[in-house]
Amino acid sequence: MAKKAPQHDVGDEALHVGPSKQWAAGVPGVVHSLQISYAQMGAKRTLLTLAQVNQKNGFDCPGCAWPEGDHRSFAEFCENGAKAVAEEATLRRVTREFFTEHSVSELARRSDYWLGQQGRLTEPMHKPAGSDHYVPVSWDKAFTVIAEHLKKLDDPNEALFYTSGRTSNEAAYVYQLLVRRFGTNNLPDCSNMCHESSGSALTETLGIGKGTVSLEDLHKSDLIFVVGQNPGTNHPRMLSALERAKKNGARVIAVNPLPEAGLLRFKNPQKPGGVVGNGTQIADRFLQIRLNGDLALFQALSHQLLEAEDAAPGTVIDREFVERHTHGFDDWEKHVRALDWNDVEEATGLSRTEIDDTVKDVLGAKSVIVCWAMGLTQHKNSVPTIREVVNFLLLRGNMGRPGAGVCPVRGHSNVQGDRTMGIYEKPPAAFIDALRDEFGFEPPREHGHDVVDSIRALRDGRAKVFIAMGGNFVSATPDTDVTEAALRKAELTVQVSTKLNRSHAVCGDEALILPTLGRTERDGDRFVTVEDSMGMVHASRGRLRPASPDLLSEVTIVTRLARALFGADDLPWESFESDYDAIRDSIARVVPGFDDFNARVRAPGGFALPNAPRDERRFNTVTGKANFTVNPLEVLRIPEGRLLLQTLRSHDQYNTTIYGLDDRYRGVHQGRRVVFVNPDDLAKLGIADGSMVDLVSEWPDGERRAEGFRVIAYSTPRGNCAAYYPETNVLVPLDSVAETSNTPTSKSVVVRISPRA
Ligand SMILES: Nc1nc2c(c(=O)[nH]1)N[C@H]1C(S)=C(S)[C@@H](COP(=O)(O)OP(=O)(O)OC[C@H]3O[C@@H](n4cnc5c(=O)[nH]c(N)nc54)[C@H](O)[C@@H]3O)O[C@H]1N2
Ligand SMILES: Nc1nc2c(c(=O)[nH]1)N[C@H]1C(S)=C(S)[C@@H](COP(=O)(O)OP(=O)(O)OC[C@H]3O[C@@H](n4cnc5c(=O)[nH]c(N)nc54)[C@H](O)[C@@H]3O)O[C@H]1N2
Ligand SMILES: [Mo]
Repeated sequence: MAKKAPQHDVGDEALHVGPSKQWAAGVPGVVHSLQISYAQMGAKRTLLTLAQVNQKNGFDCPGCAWPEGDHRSFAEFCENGAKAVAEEATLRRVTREFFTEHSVSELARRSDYWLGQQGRLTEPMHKPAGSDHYVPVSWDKAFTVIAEHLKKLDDPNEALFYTSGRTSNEAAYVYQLLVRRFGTNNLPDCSNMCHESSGSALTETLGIGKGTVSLEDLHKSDLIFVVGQNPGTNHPRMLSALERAKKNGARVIAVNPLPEAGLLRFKNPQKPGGVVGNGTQIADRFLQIRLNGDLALFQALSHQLLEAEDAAPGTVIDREFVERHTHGFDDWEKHVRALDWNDVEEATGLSRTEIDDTVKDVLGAKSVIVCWAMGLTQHKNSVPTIREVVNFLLLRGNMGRPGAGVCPVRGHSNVQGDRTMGIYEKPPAAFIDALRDEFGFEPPREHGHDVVDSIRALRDGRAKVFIAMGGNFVSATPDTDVTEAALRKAELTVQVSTKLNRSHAVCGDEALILPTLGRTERDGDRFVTVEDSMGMVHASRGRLRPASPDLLSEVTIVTRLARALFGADDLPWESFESDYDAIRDSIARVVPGFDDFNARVRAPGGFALPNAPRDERRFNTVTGKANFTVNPLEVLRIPEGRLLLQTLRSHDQYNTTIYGLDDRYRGVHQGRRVVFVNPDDLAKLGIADGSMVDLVSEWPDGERRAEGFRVIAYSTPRGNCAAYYPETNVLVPLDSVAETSNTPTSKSVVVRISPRA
């Protein structure tokens, strides 16, 4: 029976604020996730479904990319994984009648929360040019419409092919093949807004665009930094790994402007002892750093390590490693030795004592891992910041040995795998060569558009067709007004989706919604594969009956579109469609590390991809070594009367999918339009806690305004504030991006707080 979705959109009338929490998970977490699951799919289906998550013969949790351990418990998921599953396994349905009832312009006035709560999409829908309603369309007709639009473009580079990070390896591989066969590298993806800065910095310095640690390393490490990351909400299973590391003697240092609940205390819901009592204290040290202070912090730590080496020569720096495996040490050393402590204190807001105590932790640790997420990647100087993290680790040889290395914690469950499969606007020449040799055509080599450039191309009329494999482009990207206008200029937009979202309502003149199977659902007897944040590849097999008989798998959608576009005698699209093993055999020939893919992925738990820095201390960089880099420390100074805003996730959302209106750990209930501000800043600005304000961002091309936010006095450094994404994307200027990676600066937006009359 269909579960009913809320009929009315939800305002913030019910918003209330209580104390924030010092601990995460435990009983309230389990109870909360089950409430959401029951509402979406009832009790029986909830239990049957959740029993399959992350089991060796089950499906990969569509939540985050955190790896599964070897010893899986019955419940190998977390509160927020359960919510991600419930969103997909929901019994609510969006039918053709729904689209008769609601026009496109009406849907565009709804919130992402309301849209998502309507349930799963059930059949392909078509909005003809000039119309304000979607109507049902057959799959064949849908593919013909897309093929016709693509064929009439003057240049293949006028089409854009976005990917979100839930797409399986198999679907990603055939999708990039279709795009390159068509003749473009316009493959923007969610990574461009996410860990692109990590990829840029790590490729240059270590010769690999991913992390260099395994789950085992984390368990074994002496010292783990968790920087710019809120695992209690976004990677809850990571807390179990940190808890285990601590049992083995590790210390954990949290570096964050906010006292995030899970980092301070954690009650493991999967353990009898975890649901009562006080739980484990995760962070031994909490450095409440100013937004964007991390480059200064890591330079200061390295500076103090160099001084410690002076005091006790031969005991601090790993000279052998530095000489044998690295390049650029001398220049870097000279730069770091000249550090200005006033700059460090201004940038970080931390005291000299806090930094020196942290240095003692480092000196006492044989192995160090630095983990990070969006707090490091979404700033103007994100790439230099991550390079500085690498310098800090290289100095003591914390690379390519047990318990040591870099750990960028990835977001979407297969975002890392999608990149490995070639979803990349700047494909390396070796990949293009391998594709050419495998398929016998010449793929394009010219770099394509990333996310920000795609928006510019649509805005300027240089792109006319936009196709999205998952995601919610309109809501996830910056500068909402600019982006929405750009998408509306497209001749055709196509969304391959599981659930309704804003990108279906803010669309091109002609538009298609192509509903697809989710991770949890049976795809005949086929399975797909994914790669987790630590480079483990494993199978994922859906078990639930599909939400509707009219859904196609992502692979089928791509291969049938390819046949409509290129004809039946083109590449082996048909055999790819019927046999995913054939796709995997091709991947094995094209993508390094996938030899014998079909056999190895059938082993329980899958297999690890080769990782040269980790496995052999080999660095595939321009110099052939790990590179020290010189990164100037520029203090970000905020103009008088302004604050630096970071945009982040609440506990009840998955990116643009809003599960509910609470952010329990931060004490916010039944509302999302809130801004967290330091009480002293409020006093100075003459703004009362609890009052209503507008947020105004200032940029050379003009002001951007987000209206109607409730002020919450909160523990955050002076000069900083925080509010939820996607509501605040309207404030992030399209041209405000990170150097090199072109990632929007979602964690550094200068704003003015303007009281409402
Ligand atoms: N439940 C749930 N799980 C998710 C997601 C979700 O939305 N919901 N999203 C998934 C995705 S795609 C991703 S990328 C990850 C995101 O995971 P996170 O990166 O944890 O997500 P954010 O909410 O953006 O949190 C950023 C954190 O960095 C801190 N921070 C911000 N700026 C700075 C800074 O300048 N320096 C330091 N040191 N800290 C800073 C913030 O206070 C906050 O704690 O989670 C993934 N998992
Ligand atoms: N201001 C600000 N902006 C940000 C961020 C931030 O921290 N601040 N974070 C950025 C980050 S890290 C990311 S990753 C992006 C996220 O950007 P996206 O990945 O584009 O956004 P999501 O909200 O994850 O996409 C949700 C939609 O994906 C579809 N979907 C879900 N599962 C599947 C599936 O299995 N197959 C298909 N085909 N579709 C599916 C559903 O229709 C759902 O509505 O947002 C970025 N934007
Ligand atoms: Mo992400």
